Amino acid sequence: IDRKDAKMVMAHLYVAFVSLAIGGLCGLLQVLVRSGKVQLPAGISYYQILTVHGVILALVLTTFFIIGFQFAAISRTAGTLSNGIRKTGWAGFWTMLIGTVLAATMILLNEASVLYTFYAPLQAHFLFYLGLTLVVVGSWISCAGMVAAYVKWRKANPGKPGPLLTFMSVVNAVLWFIATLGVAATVLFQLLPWSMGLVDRVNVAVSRTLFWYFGHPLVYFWLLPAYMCWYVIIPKVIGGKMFSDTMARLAFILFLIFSIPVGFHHQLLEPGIDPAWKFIQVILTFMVAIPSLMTAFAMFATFELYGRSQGAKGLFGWVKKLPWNDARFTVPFIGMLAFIPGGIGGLINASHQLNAVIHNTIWVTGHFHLTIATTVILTYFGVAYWLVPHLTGRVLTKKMNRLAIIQGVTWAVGMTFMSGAMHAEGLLGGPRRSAFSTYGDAPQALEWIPYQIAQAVGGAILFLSIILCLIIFINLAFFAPKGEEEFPVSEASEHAAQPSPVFENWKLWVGITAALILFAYTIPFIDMIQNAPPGAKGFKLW
Ligand code: HAS
Repeated sequence: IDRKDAKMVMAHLYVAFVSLAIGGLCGLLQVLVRSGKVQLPAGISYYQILTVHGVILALVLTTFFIIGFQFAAISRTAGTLSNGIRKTGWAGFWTMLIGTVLAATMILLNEASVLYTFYAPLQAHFLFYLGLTLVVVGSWISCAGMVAAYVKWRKANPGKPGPLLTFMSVVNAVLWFIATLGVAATVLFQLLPWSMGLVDRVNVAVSRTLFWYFGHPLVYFWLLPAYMCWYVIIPKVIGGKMFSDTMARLAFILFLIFSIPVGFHHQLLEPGIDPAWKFIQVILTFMVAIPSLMTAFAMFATFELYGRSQGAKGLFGWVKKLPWNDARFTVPFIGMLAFIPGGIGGLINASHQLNAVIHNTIWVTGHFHLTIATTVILTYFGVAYWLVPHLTGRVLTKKMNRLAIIQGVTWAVGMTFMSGAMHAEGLLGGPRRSAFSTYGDAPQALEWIPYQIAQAVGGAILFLSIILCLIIFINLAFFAPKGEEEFPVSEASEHAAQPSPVFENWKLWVGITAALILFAYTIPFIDMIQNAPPGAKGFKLW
């Protein structure tokens, strides 16, 4: 892609990989503390480290990577960004960066140890919320730039379907606009006035609900760029073709529609929400699993069609034909494999009765380390291994390719220990978000300790894998030999139909999304405001 676009994208990737270094170190400290063998020095609290880990990895790394990657995808498939759009990208970048620095400073000063799910009643310094507001506003500026690039392309190419990667980026940007309205509302109307001392109470149920209105689609905002890689990039990397462009577009539209009205599955055990509405949102949660099942189908189809085109025989002969020694394939593939148990775990979590068993246990931490911290992040790493040299005019050498495969494999080993032990400890009732404690040598708590040691072993292996990843990143950004690395984009298989123009009927999709959100949330919100405890009554959200 164009040099100027590449520079803007690289700026995002630098922030993402610095975040990986800081957040990864905090993760290592956490598992060590939880093993009971290590104590944090200088009065640093466990929750401070936990907040840095969650905010910097789950919110900062992801957002910077996604925005950078999506700009790259648009520049590659819809053409070089115009000066205006590139400037919008830079404006978004700097706004997000200033916000990140502000929020991070408050966390480091121990003024914002409120975890990455920063809803009430935990309270942070108002500058932390202001920082996060800037991150969100910056991301809006950038997403507006992406939509503008798409609109420009459509005007220049009337009647043609938008290029698939651009279309996918726009779906994710629209999803982000709608989802962040919830977090913006709780921050602007509740958390900021409350932390500035303008009001003394806020309605906690409303704060949590607005957060989870945002918090669940947030996970799909992370996932969709990984799916962009799986649908469009991986087929080209393996030497095959995309199974179906139409199916990919349909899956993305289904994510837009179903990923928002499902936040109650994080609140199944909370009071103040009528069980009927919880039930409705559980059904909608199962609907949002469908596009992932479609994606699994599409991936198997892509692999099998390619393998058979290379003469593979028997039911699984195609597995042998896949390019296992190419990190651009193998690293994201490990991510795909992890999504099989990760997705099954999600369906368990979403099943109302089973949620009672796992909620607030460290099982949930195990679940999201398989999903975001393996499926998604290994796909991002797999992308970075060709995107960074593509942007810096260098190449991924054989040596770095081998190191990248080792990085993916060590991640899989570390995560098997860590996430496996988290799942097992969760079923024994081990709490999440808790520093080491034997709870007065309670027998149940003593049972958890071996699993916590296993988590520390896994966490240490993961930290090694992060170091490998950083070495590769630095090599690709500054030291790898000059050359041209491909930005792989696949064509659709010749058997696939042309995508229908209906996918680009944005009024229809945004309209259905809005209708579903209003259906799923209006009455529960009215209930929460009407039934607010004394002092938090009436229209006032606080
Ligand atoms: Fe989740 C909690 C339900 C997916 C992340 N989730 C979390 C939290 C995070 C998170 C961060 O219902 C914690 C929030 C907090 O701090 O409290 N989750 C689901 C469901 C799905 C799901 C139903 N989660 C994700 C993804 C995440 C993520 C994706 C990040 C990216 N989750 C929950 C629930 C909770 C929850 C409850 C709350 C728990 C509680 O009580 O607190 C679904 O989207 C999953 C659908 C996925 C599938 C899998 C499809 C498989 C594929 C791989 C194919 C493999 C191939 C390779 C092709 C159905 C696509 C094979 C090839 C060979 C050759 C073998």
